[in-house]
Amino acid sequence: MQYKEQGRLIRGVGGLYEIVLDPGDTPLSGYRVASRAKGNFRHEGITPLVGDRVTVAFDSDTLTRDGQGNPIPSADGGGLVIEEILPRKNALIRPPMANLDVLFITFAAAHPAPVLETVDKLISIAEYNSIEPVIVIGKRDMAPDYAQELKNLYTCAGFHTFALSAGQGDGVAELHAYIRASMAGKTAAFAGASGVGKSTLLNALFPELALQTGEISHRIERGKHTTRRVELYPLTDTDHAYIADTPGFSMLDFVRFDFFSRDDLADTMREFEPYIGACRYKKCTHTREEGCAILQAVRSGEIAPSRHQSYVSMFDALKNKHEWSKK
Ligand SMILES: Nc1nc2c(ncn2[C@@H]2O[C@H](COP(=O)(O)OP(=O)(O)OP(=O)(O)O)[C@@H](O)[C@H]2O)c(=O)[nH]1
Ligand SMILES: [Mg+2]
Ligand SMILES: [Zn+2]
Repeated sequence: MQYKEQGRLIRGVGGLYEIVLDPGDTPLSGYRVASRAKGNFRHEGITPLVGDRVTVAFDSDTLTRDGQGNPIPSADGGGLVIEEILPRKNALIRPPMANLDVLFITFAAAHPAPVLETVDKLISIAEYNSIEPVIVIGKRDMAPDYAQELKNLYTCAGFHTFALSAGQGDGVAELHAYIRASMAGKTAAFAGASGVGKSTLLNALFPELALQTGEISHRIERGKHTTRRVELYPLTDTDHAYIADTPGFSMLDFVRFDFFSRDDLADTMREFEPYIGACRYKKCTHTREEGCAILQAVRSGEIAPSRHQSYVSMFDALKNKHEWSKK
């Protein structure tokens, strides 16, 4: 007999996808199953993403069975096929995930030193995709004063911001309480450069995950890409909440910054909002104009100079893109 069940894609390795099927009345409802994707997807250029809601089809006659003849999920996806990817709320290229509600943008106060422009790009990408950015400053023990300065900067810009040391378990309880209080029914990912301590932090928050963590190379102050793939974990202590660990990215990943148009950029800077419309020129780009309300707010200390610098650099990157696409 043919069955269909919907579920959540939580991991993909080499064309085999792991899906947690919804509760229901098919023989595999509620199971964590492995499945292949429908052949057509490749031709149509569709790639299932971690976080996708999917419909899985299977035939009870071809399922693997245990000693009592009850169907059990087979490890090789035999007999199961992802037939449909349900409409996505959003999809990111890095980390490659769909349907995110919250992005924990993670960086270290030191080792590796934070690159605020990358942090701000991630924030803008999240905002543009209607994903709530939450700022997590790790390794506070390595540079406590700078961690506090950054915490103030991002709190003033309007974000939930946490400064902590996952290694020492210091400040982790506050983030755990925030996750428990706000994450029911939601999907989140921890994203940031390699070696900043994402997996260490997830282990401190949820010890049952037992994720692998790695040393960072002292010579080049870069992580070694310990986490190799995106994986979504159901949280046991919060209803229908999922959190993903993701592989850290390198700076190169963000050199090509062309995720949205220049016209949309200012709207991704939440602390600009009160000043939009108050500039002297209607078409103010907020980069260098006389009478710009945003530049004035930077001068008077309402907007952090580093945030405005990131804005200008993103604006330039998007401007270049605009000019290429006209050629
Ligand atoms: N001093 C200090 N070191 C930490 C802290 N958190 C993590 N580390 C160290 O930072 C290194 C990298 O940690 P990981 O958790 O593997 O980093 P990651 O962000 O998951 O890295 P990728 O998986 O490569 O993206 C490890 O040596 C950790 O022990 C912290 O709070 N303080
Ligand atoms: Mg990791
Ligand atoms: Zn302006």
